[in-house]
Amino acid sequence: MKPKDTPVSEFDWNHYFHLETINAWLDKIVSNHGNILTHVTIGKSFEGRPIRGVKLSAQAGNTAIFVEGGIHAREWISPSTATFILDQLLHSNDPKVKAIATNFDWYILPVVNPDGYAYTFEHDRMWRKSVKPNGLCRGADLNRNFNCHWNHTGSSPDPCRYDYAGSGATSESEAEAITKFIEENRISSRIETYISLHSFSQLMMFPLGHTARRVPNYDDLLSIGQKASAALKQRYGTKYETGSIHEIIYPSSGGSMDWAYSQKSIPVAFTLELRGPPNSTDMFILPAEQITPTGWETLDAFVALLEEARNIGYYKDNK
Ligand code: 0X9
Ligand code: ZN
Repeated sequence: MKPKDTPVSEFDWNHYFHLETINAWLDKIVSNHGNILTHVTIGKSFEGRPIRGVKLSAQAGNTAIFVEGGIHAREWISPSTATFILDQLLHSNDPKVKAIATNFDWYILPVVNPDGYAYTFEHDRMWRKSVKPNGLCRGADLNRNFNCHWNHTGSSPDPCRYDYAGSGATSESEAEAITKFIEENRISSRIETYISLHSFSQLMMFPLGHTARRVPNYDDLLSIGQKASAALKQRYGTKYETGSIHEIIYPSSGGSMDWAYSQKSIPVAFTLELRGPPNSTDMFILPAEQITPTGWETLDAFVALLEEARNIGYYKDNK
């Protein structure tokens, strides 16, 4: 990991970076690509940090993809992969990558839990939640705080637990900012795809988390997930499993993707658990040498995911 005062010219995908450097990199790419990139700030964290990202729009008439990174603070590969993909969308010469960069609008927010991310650099590398104090403990699991079967299953009412759901649905300003942004832009920007990046376990998961009941487009999402996993595996042999949250990881409720899918009718919704493997003993500590390979294989997965979704009939009215 690079020190906090690292100049933005040293930003790369061979190291992990402080929030300040990621933000400086966002500033840099927006100033270099002002014709297609704009800053997006959806709100402020509990400690007052802006929740930042960019919108990439290369042509009018696209449907949009929302990519949420870093909702869990310690999963550092998530923001790194979000910035890797964003960089490729801007600079790749691969025709398939250029096609998804042009034919979709992208909202990419690498660090939606900026307080938690900073906390993992300054206090506790294994911190997961936001940081707002609740009695003797602090922080809520932002991926349990959304208003979709809030606090029903696989989440805790105890503020000291890692999966604390918060004092109420959308009680945390970070979840509120995402909620508000999607509510305001879902229709006008035609956000048809929601991708949430986590680690670890190498899973490509789709709704729902709180029930084993299959969603109406289960077969579509399974097929999309399988195509995306197969594409991902081709590059380095990395194995992913696909299925609903409930069936392949564990029951949970109040997740952002489930909220986006069921409350805002975003039909193509995935949560990726990136590297390492399910039996990893390093868990959330992924060696920095793996940032770039993780980026490449995840980009392959994105290409295949969008291709298959389009083949099945989503994004029909796209250009
Ligand atoms: O528990 C989580 O939030 C995710 N796993 S992680 O190890 N990255 O914390 C699983 C996703 C659950 N998601 C939803 N219910 N949407
Ligand atoms: Zn996570």
